[in-house]
Amino acid sequence: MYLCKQSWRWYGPDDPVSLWDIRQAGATDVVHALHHIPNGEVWSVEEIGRRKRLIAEAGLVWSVVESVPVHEQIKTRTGDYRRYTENYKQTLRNLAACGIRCVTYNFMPVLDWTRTDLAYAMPDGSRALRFERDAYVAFDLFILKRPGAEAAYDDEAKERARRRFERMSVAEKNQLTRNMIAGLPGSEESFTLRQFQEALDHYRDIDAEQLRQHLILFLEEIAPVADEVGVVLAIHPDDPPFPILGLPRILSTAEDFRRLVAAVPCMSNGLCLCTGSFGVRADNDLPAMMREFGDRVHFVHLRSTQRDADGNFFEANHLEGDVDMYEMMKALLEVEQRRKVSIPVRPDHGHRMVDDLKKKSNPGYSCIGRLRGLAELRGLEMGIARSLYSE
Ligand code: DNO
Repeated sequence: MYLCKQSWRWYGPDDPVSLWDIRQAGATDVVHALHHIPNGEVWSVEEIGRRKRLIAEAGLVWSVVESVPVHEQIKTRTGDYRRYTENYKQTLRNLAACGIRCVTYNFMPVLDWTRTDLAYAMPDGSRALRFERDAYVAFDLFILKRPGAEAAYDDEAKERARRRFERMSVAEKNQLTRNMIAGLPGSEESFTLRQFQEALDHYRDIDAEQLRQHLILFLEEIAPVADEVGVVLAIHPDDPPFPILGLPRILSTAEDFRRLVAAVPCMSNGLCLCTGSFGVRADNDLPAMMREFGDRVHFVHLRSTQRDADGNFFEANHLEGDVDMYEMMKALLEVEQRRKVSIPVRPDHGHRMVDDLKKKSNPGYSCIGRLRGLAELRGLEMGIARSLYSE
């Protein structure tokens, strides 16, 4: 029987959640990146090896990279993008030389993932991450004052945002601004409002088709190298999976990934199936995506979100919300039995809860909420696996 490889994201020696905490959570594998290396530069064999040994000392295996960041100039195909692409290939070779064979990346312009609220109060007293539409529109129209933003929303949305903005205290406005542009964990980039608008301006003439083309050109360069050295690439979907701040999006639906595979059929061209990101759209059928793309699902993020009719969503407990985690786990186990592999899976995000409410932690990446998530997912997996696959 093939079960998931239980993994856990670790941000490095400064992460308040230690490698031994991870081991005690019952994970066997670590998902990690060399965050101290600037975007675009090569990760050397020495640096990778040193980190790998540190992780091994706690009895864990660094098996997934999340992420090797794609430099903005690769996404816009400007400036030094050729050098950054060559560097990316070298990093893939170096990771392979160190035995690390799964690399996550994303192709979201400017921002990695985006939330308006990092401490949304749940009825049980825990705190969740949330995307609130009115706050987001208020940021766009009244804080960033993005040129062209007025035309992006209808009158009702603008009026709601205006009322929302007027009700915000100065501290709330500052917090919202920080949440939007200061960089959430793993995003590697952080901006002032002016720098942020400049970064958005680089995409003024790049629509979704153009950005897709840039991704395809990038993959045509790196996927053959990945195939050659035995590394798999796992693209992370857009989060949230719809255009924001006028930026183009190219990995929000099943059709988006289908198109990518048709353009670059190399087997290393794979997916990080993040149920929390894709699940924000009701038109994404997650178990069907797992079955359809199973051969190319190299990594899985398990997390659920709960949407409402106004276009808001918050991160729900792992087994609650809009994601049918039971069907998802069943589809994942089917793929694993068929392929005869254990796919690395991590509990993505978690509520800030229990003792973590008193501690400082990386938003979404506190210990106890993820511990709860992993424990629930592991139990769900065992229940399904034993009832379907044990002789
Ligand atoms: C957020 C994460 C993302 C993800 C990147 C992958 O919690 O899922 O930051 O790591 O988009 O490149």
